[in-house]
Order: sequence, then C-alpha cells, then structure tokens
Amino acid sequence: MLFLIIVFLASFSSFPHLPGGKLHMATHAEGKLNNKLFPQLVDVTAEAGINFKHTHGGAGERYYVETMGSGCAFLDYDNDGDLDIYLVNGAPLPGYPVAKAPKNVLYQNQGEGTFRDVTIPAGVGDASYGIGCAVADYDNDGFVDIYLTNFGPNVLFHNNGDGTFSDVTGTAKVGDDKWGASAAFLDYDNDGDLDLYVVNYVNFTIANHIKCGQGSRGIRTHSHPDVYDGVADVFYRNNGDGTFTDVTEKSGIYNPSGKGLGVVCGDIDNDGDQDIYVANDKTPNFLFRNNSDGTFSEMGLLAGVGYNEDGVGEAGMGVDLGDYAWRWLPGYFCY
Ligand SMILES: [Ca+2]
Ligand SMILES: [Ca+2]
Ligand SMILES: [Ca+2]
Ligand SMILES: [Ca+2]
Repeated sequence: MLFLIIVFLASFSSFPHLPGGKLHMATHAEGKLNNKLFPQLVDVTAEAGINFKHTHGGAGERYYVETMGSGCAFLDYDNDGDLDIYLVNGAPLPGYPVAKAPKNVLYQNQGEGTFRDVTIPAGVGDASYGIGCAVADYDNDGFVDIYLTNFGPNVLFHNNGDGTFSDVTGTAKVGDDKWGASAAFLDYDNDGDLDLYVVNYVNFTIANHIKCGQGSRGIRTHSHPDVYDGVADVFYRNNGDGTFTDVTEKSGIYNPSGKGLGVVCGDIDNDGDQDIYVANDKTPNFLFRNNSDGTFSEMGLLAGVGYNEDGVGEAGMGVDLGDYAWRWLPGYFCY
C-alpha cells in the first residue's frame, strides 16, 4: 500500500504545472491553472436560464407517490447539434392547490450556454403525475421522441420534426396506466426498430392509500415499500408502423412480484442481442436474458445479481451498466 501511495504522489509531483512539484488543492485563485488538472463543476443553473422546480404535489397526507420522482433527459429534439433538456414534474394530489399545478418542462439549448423554455410551443407540458422518461427515435424518422412513465397513464410524444410534438399514446397503444417508474428503448428482436420496456413499481393508488406514522402523536409518515404489492412491468414490441404490441406475457417478462424503479439494457452475454436488467425495490432484481427467439429467461439469482451478498433483496432504485474491469464485458452496478 505504501508503495502505491508513493507511486501516486510521485506521479503528481512530475506534473510541470505544479510549482515545486508539490501536490496541493486547487483554489479559486488558481482555478484557471488547475482546471486542466482538476476539472471543476460549477452550478450554472440560474445563469443558464433554468428555473424549473420540482414538486411532489402533496399537502401533508404523505401519499407514497410523493417519495418518488422525477426523471429527466438530455435530448437534441431540434437536431441542431446541441443537447436540450426535458424535466419531469409531479402533479397536484388531494389537498394541493390546483392553481399551482406543476407541469413538465422542455428547455431548448440556445447554443451559448443558455436555455429557453419551449414547453408550450413544443406541446410537451404534460400535467400527469410524472415519474420518469425515456427518449429515442422509435419511428426512425430522424427525430427523437419522448416517452413518459407516470403515476397513471403513460404518454408517448412523437416529435413532428418542426419543433412540436404530438401525443400519440392512443394510436401507439403504449398508455399503460399503472405506476410507471422508468422505461428503456431497445431493439430486442434486431429488426431495426426500438421496442419499449416499461418498469412499474407498486399497486399504490390514492384510493388504497394507507396512513402511516403515529396517529396518537399527530405524526404522519410516508409508508414503506413493503406496504404495497408489486405490479408487473410491461414490454411492448414495435410493429414498425407507429404502433406497438404488448408482448409482456408472450416474451416471458411478466412477473407481478417486482417493485421496479430502474432499468438498463445491454448485451450482457455477448451473443448479439439485448438483455434487460431491472432494479427492484426490496424484491429480487430481474435479469432477463434474451433467448434470441422473442422470449427471455429470468436469471437474476443464477447470475448472482438478484440479491445482495446476504441473500436479501436490496432497495434497488437506479441501475447502470458498464465494463468496470476493462475486460470488454459489461458489469452491473445497482444501488
Ligand atoms: Ca438541440
Ligand atoms: Ca421519431
Ligand atoms: Ca425491434
Ligand atoms: Ca444477449
């Protein structure tokens, strides 16, 4: 260990930008010099023109849905070469003033470090209770589209290519109405169009809300995920004509025990097709291995990624995929 530390320090002492070859922390006064060595991130939210504020829409009842959300996406919706931002928001729950109803927001990148709110002209100010979103060009027309996972019916916005979007949820048949958490586009059947995996969380509704806390002391808390049952995720096959077909059961994806919050796709076994990993909250995670015939086999337990090292389902909420060991094989991080 000592050797490693010496090597580490010695490597820094060789940098010509450090006076005297000494290692020291960057200060604001030294920012320009040391930014080359120690990149710094600066909060530019306000000066970039972004004033979005997320609200969970609660008024004190502590509905479970208040504890989740919300997602966002970077996307170049206008194909001008810079990334724009779409931010998902909550919605009024019982008791919350409707006059202050929040909406999702789309910011157009102006190309000079600033953004402009184009939500209204773009037609993407969905007022549903938003949880997450996924962006991709599902119809291969060259313009990225937006899919929203809501607490309530999901929404698909088709990019019209002229700065506006159209809600095509009904036509596309992708408006699953359960509590959607995340979604991912992937071409599971390698036919050239993107299919859609939708992660659903639990069966909580306003009607079946369970009050938690210590009522005698006037203390109200949000509930634990164990209070509600999981619900099955939904998997849609892209028909290539603007519509999708629900293939959840046919593909072997259906499993109502999962309390999903995150999803990532990738070819984890290097056999040429996309596999799916779902992070579940307090229930075993799913690893759906693509069988290359339109079906999947769930093998989270066998692959060692269903539970933690104690054999317990973890509070999976987000997930990413990467080759952390640089072996040209994907590895998972789940948290
Ligand atoms: Ca752009
Ligand atoms: Ca498109
Ligand atoms: Ca496909
Ligand atoms: Ca595969």
